[in-house]
Amino acid sequence: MLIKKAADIRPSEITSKENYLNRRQFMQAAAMAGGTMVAGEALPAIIPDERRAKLEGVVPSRFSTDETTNSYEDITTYNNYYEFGVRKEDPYRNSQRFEPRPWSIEVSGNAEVTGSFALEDFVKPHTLEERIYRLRCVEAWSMVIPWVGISLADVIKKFKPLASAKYVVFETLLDPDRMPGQRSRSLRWPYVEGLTIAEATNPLPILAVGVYGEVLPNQNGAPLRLIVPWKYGFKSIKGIVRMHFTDQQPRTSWDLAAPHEYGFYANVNPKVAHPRWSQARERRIGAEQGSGLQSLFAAKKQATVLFNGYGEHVAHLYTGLDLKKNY
Ligand SMILES: Nc1nc2c(c(=O)[nH]1)N[C@H]1C(S)=C(S)[C@@H](COP(=O)(O)O)O[C@H]1N2
Ligand SMILES: [Mo]
Repeated sequence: MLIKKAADIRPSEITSKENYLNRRQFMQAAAMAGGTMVAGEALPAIIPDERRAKLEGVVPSRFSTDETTNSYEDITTYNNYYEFGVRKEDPYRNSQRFEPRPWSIEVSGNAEVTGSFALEDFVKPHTLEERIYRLRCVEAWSMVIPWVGISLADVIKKFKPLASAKYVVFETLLDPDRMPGQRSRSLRWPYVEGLTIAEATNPLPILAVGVYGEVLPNQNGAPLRLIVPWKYGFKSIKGIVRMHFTDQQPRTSWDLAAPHEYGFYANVNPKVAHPRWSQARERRIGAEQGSGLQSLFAAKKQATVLFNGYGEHVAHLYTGLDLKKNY
């Protein structure tokens, strides 16, 4: 389908507000019905600078789960972000003064288009989608989070990776003055993560810029972080400043820290135990809230699902791969 870019549209074609609203409703309906997304060219993704600013032009996604979402408080106060400390409450406490602007992303390696891009230019060509995804941490807890983001596959297309680009590697900002956790050697800095090109161009991963319809809070990885819903949470790297195309499988931060515990693939897998604990069950954060008997039962763990429940979309990526060896 040919889609007009904003610059190609003559003033005579600019429609009334009423038509515009109808068009938006149509696009939202199309998105919910799993139709082709046509919003991208019409609604450039603008990421406001102010904290908790509302994101405009967000369309729903057919990939969203309908499970109950965690509260904004759960999502923003119980975090893993070692750049701001190793305890769950540290990222919330220690990231408040962090300024995620100005921000740029460097694209490098085996691609036709490379260079340094201001955050605004990097996200602008894309559609903002709400994707309600389960996040399953390797520490055996989980949450359901209404992310707002742009399709990683669409982003990658823009940079035209070469045939030799077998992997995409992501890096977090390295700045111990602004990220106090980097003054400790809890991990090797900068934080590094990666995906195969097939994983990265699957429709599921997004680069998130928001949560609950608002700009991403610092503790969740502002201004730009990856979300890979079928993998353990540590793959979803925060505070991204670099995207690199390469033919080499990268050593990732957790793999470097504990190679026997964390592998490159990190697919959620109830049958492959972490060396120090089982992955068969998980605790939904916040589920213990409530009262009396109900909360007693709710606090029980639930079964973990292979690929975090996203198998229909991603299982084909791993045919022939021994998931016990390639954890
Ligand atoms: N740069 C960076 N990204 C990171 C981490 C980190 O320590 N540093 N922790 C990861 C882990 S272990 C998890 S579970 C998720 C948590 O994301 P959330 O705090 O937004 O829920 O972020 C991941 N991304
Ligand atoms: Mo995690």
